Amino acid sequence: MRIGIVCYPTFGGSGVVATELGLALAKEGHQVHFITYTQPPRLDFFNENIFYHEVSVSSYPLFRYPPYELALSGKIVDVVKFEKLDILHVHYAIPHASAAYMAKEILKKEDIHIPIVTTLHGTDITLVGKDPSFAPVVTFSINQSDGITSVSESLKQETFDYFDIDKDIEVIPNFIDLKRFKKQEKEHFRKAICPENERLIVHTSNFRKVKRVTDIIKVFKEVRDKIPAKMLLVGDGPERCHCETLCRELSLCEDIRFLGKIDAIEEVLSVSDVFMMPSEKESFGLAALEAMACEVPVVTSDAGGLPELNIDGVTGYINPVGDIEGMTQSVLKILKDEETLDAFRQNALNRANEFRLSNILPQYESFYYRIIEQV
Ligand code: GMT
Repeated sequence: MRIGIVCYPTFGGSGVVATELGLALAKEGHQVHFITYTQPPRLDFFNENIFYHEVSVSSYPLFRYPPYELALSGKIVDVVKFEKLDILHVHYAIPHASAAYMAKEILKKEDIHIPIVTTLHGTDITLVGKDPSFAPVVTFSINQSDGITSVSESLKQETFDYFDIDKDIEVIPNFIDLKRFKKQEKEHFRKAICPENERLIVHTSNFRKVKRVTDIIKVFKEVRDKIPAKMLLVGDGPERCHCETLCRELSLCEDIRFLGKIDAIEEVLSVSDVFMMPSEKESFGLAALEAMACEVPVVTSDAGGLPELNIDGVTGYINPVGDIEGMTQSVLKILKDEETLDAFRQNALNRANEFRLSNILPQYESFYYRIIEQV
């Protein structure tokens, strides 16, 4: 197939899923055309089946807000026509689904019928999409897609609950490349962070409010009062400053390290004992899956799709959003002794294995073929 992929070229979430999916499809022999405003990370090498088309928006003094969506529609029209795409897959509804709809309508006038698949990733539905200024457009453009996928049952349900959707939504979960995400031998790294063989708790995110990173710091305080422990916070974002202040107030600076954005996250995960994700909203929790693939048990909230990934008492524990005491007990239970930790590690890996790329990629491929046939 000749497949167009529209996504946010970002390090996290939907951008990673879209990029990794494109790479995997290219390896299977499909021709993949990325259409984004900048080259997605992880695409900075040559592959005969991968093409990159940059969307550039002209800036005129009249524009207070440059019309990116129109430029994207224009670029989609161009790429579909000249690269003879069979299907266009847009990741994250806003504004990609509506830009794709506009392109599709333009192409119809030239008798070109491009099937559109929209994948819902999370905040495009649970936060941004619900904003009254976007909601009608989101509803309309999702309904105009030829195929809709969501990354969890929970997100599918929330989409139906909140928007008036008249089509089926196929659940295709996030996936993991187990060749990259696996526990590596990094003892020197662990020794540097935990010189007294303390337990190591880790979290990675974009530090948005919805991630509730301050909950993790509060849990860490309780845990460290009971057992020797260190914590690594990976990533950066709007709440980081607030989190650093909290660390100072709670006198935790000696034991918590902020690492900022790190590309080789699997190296950090390889030396970690517990991963925390106490999010208020989380449609799937790709970062938790990455941890599990590196044999790190996870303590998560019960938000969104997290219970579809994390099995309570098996791959880690699940506690209600904001339950600091419960999460503290969960971390302590996992770290009780070496035997218990090892059992959780093995279960986490086994569960991650179910989401391996080779299990999920065929689901996308057959979905594409089905949609192409229908249009
Ligand atoms: O989690 C983020 O802040 C990034 C966000 C995004 O929209 O790119 O991730 C969302 O999509 C991921 C890939 O499908 C999911 O694994 C994340 O759970 C989801 N984030 C939220 O729902 C908050």
